[in-house]
Amino acid sequence: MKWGVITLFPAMVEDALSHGVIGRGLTDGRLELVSFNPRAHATDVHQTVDDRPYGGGPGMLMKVETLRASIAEARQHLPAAPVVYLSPQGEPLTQSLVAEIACWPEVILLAGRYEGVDERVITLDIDREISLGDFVLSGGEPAAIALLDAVGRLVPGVLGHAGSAEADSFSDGLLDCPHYTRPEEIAGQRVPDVLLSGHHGQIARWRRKQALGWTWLRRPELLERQTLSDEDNDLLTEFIRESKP
Ligand code: 4GN
Repeated sequence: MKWGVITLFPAMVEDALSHGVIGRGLTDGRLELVSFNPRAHATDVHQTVDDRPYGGGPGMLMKVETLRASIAEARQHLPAAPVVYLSPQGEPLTQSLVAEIACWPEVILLAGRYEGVDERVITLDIDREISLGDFVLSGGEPAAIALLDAVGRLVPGVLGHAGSAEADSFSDGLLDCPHYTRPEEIAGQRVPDVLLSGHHGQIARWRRKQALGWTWLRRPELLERQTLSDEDNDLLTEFIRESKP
């Protein structure tokens, strides 16, 4: 999958995505990242990339000419790519939207800075506006990095066989179950016996029950969105019964 990122801080995005499985995906060619810097299109001696908002007030906006030239340059390199603007006003990102984007051959992300971009640039040049959640960052780069990380790990071959995207939290709409590694006891806290039993059927059943139970405890609204199988209902009932004093 080919990624374009429009950013005033290309090194921030390139460095962040150069590690771990995403870094490997980029070096082995399953993923491709090209950054586009609006500053490359600045024409004045100060290399200006910001401009003042009509109506006044504090803060600046991204300068329209340099931003639009950078978007046009990105589109030339990635002609099939929808252009996505990351902002708190966007459509909420979910694992299902992540999976949808992972099927696209190309995407261009616009990482905004300052107080944002002129609304007409959004109307004219932006295909989707996406939000990672109800919080504000000083720039869109951390959001772009997070979105590309989530998308990149779903591109075939990027996760080794060690990590399967199907086993993920949220791929089935539930939180993940708890995990344990050595030692068997830490400060009096033991690994649940079933995980030491070698009984794969019982282990799978325990993990499913924990996933259902923790989702019920921490994110009950996720359960209200699904219809559970009779077996899942029995597991959750068991978890709830055992969680009561
Ligand atoms: C995205 C961008 C939060 C998100 C952002 C989010 C940069 N903050 N919740 N900040 O996904 C003004 C310029 C705000 C762009 C934007």
